[in-house]
Amino acid sequence: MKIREIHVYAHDLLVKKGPYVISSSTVWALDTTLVRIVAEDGTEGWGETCPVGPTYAEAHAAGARAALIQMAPGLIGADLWPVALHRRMDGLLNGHNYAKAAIDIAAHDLIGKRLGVRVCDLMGGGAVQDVPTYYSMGVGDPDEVARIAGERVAEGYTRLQVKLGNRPVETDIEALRKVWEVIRGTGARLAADGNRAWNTRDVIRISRECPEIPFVFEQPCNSIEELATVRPLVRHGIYMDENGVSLDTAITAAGTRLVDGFGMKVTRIGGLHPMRAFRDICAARNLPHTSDDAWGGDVIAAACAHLGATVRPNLNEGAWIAAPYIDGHYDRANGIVIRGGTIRLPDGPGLGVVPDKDMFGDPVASF
Ligand code: 0XW
Ligand code: MG
Repeated sequence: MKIREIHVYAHDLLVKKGPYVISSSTVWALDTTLVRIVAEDGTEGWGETCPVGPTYAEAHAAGARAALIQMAPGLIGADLWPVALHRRMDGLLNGHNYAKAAIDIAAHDLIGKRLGVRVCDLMGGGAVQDVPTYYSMGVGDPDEVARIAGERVAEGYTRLQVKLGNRPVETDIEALRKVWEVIRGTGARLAADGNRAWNTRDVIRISRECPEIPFVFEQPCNSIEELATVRPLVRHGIYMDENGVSLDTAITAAGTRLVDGFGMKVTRIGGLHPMRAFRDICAARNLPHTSDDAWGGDVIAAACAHLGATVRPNLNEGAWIAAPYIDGHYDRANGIVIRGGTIRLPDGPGLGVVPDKDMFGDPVASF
């Protein structure tokens, strides 16, 4: 199975009832990049990558497209099987995992469609039909965030993430306490996501002032060194998110017990092929993790859901998708939705979604 054509599209996703606020960005609309690969026999596969603005990760939308345009001519005629494909991409461009991920996802979709196999089965199988997810509450007024937390738990979500940081630490502590008052006793789990905003002093203080709240810190500080500093000084578990930029970093973090788990992004680590290895490393080290992405429509949501369906249930922190914050779908019949706090895995081959390419207009580049 070889690549005959690559088409790159740009598309804006408006944030429903925006903005979505996290400590590192405030976003009203996201500029997503889609890739359509056509194989020699005419089978098509779709990939997507959508940084949540230019300040969340070392990634931005124009950068994704530039990297794809850099690689695409050298990928025509390339083998679609993931080991060969990643070797070829690495020979064309150093780094830029988030762009390579779009090609990787499209290749998995295409192989699945060609063979009549779902991507979750290409990922090793053992998939559940109802994929756990979690709800992410943007940085906001503590009472309002607590109200949303109550609503989401009533809808069926069993895990919540509260975004914090970039404001007085007292307000973050108040938000954590108010959310906990509402969800205590429901069984819902809680992540406190600083998105790199806090310094080590803040993290130690939050942990010491909230000893009774069983949250995990998610990417509290900016650097791996800061995570290592707070690790022995806090009572709460620590998950790595933004610092987990590659399989190499994740292996070191898991192997040295630097963290208790991960908020992992399919595109940040380079796509479904490295994500599969990451999942298996976490299983070997008994480390919980998510199977998310930063943002994106049905294509990225389907990729997260297929991978998330295969995570060992007791380690599964859910596949976060942007669907609750977006109106409409690329695939009107089989778009990825959340009902009762879980994602229903699509049945069709590949990713199980077929985007309507007319939604995206002319490609920004075709090869
Ligand atoms: C909640 N997310 C998965 C979506 C936002 O883009 C940020 C991200 C995170 O956990 O950092
Ligand atoms: Mg996070």
